Amino acid sequence: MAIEKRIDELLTQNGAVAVGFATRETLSGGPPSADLEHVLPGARSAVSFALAFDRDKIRAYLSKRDSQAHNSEQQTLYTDLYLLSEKVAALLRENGHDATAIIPNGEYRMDRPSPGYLWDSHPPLSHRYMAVASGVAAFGWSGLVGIKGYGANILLGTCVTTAELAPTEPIPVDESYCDECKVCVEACPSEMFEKEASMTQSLGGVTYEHSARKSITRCLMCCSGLTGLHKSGKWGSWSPGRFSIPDDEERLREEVLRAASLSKQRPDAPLETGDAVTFPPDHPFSGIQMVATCGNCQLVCFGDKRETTKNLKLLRKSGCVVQQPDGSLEVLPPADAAGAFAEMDPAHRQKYE
Ligand code: B12
Ligand code: SF4
Ligand code: SF4
Repeated sequence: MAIEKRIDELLTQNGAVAVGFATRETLSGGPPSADLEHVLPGARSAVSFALAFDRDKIRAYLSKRDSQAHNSEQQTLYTDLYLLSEKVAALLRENGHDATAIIPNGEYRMDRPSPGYLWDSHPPLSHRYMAVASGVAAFGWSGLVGIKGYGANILLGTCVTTAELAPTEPIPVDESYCDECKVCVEACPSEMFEKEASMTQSLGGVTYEHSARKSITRCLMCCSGLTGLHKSGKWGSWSPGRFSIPDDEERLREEVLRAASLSKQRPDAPLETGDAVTFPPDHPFSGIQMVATCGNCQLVCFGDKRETTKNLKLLRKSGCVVQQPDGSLEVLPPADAAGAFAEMDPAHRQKYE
């Protein structure tokens, strides 16, 4: 049996909803994080695959009924992505090729000292580019990639190898899961996305377009859990943070550092989010629980306008989160949350604003 078929079987039998193969040719002309040789000298191909989130857990999370089930699934999927990439690498090695599993998240090029590399957030290799070039998924307006029937609600895994694998076709641009409903823009508490302005990138001679970002630092501040309240004060993420998000990039970076320092003093929230992530032992995420507080741009997008719009309504009516000194998180209607926040002991309150 061809090695491509064996890899496809291994991954689909373990829950992958799509599998594909990208090569140096189908990635040619891409940005630096499309360069396979940056992660493995002599690399010729990448195996890309996707695992999908459960929709009931997403709806419980968006409507702020329960964050634990979705968070628990995040830990499981990230661990599975990594371990499955390792299995693919082992199969390729057994067949005489060199191969390396790419860590699914949290790895950056340390081109600049901290925190500079975080402002760039350049990964050693971009899973999204691998997924797009291999036809596993297509770009949507949010810049996330997705699949018809799943929307943007997939996470990506990659294994890079010196084997010359037969490439699979990219999804044609006009067959993307994205209908440009722009609900992802409306669902972002940090207002990271432009609604009209776009940016493009090329891979293998094909040009892809998605929203321009005002600044990825906006998301960095929000999806890291430092803050979460939309500037309207009427809805937000699962973060109890109420820091403002300045438009000026310099001020924004200062605010991220200030919020990061204050948030270290917050009490721990009680967590039952399942097993910790299993990445290589020296990885900063290994053995810790990755607690998602946002991800709204991804989670609202079911790739079906009616369902996606319903998700936005759930989110916008979900209330706001405050954290008590004992660490517990309370979800309250917006005005009640603002009142409870105003009445907090100032020493506790200053950790959130
Ligand atoms: C860094 C990062 C972030 C950063 C920056 C995101 C970004 N837009 O690049 C932040 C913190 C904001 C972020 C947020 C989120 N992320 Co994130 N993140 C990553 C990570 C580590 C790399 C992203 C990436 O590919 N950047 C490269 C390209 C795509 O970025 P770009 O800005 O368009 O690149 C331009 C330039 O910078 C330049 N360029 C590109 N690469 C390089 C390299 C160098 C050296 C240079 C000089 C230039 C350059 O070329 C481009 C055109 O100009 C990946 C994991 C991985 N290793 O792939 C996960 C990943 C993209 N994240 C993911 C998710 C789910 C999220 C969130 C939903 C948060 C959450 N709850 O999980 C949000 C969604 C935000 C959004 N809509 O984009 C998933 C996406 C899955 C999907 N369906 O698409 C990934 C793939 C993780 C995974 N394994 O599944 N993320
Ligand atoms: S929410 Fe709408 S516009 Fe945004 S990526 Fe999904 S389908 Fe596209
Ligand atoms: S993860 Fe949250 S803050 Fe980040 S871009 Fe998506 S919606 Fe906005």
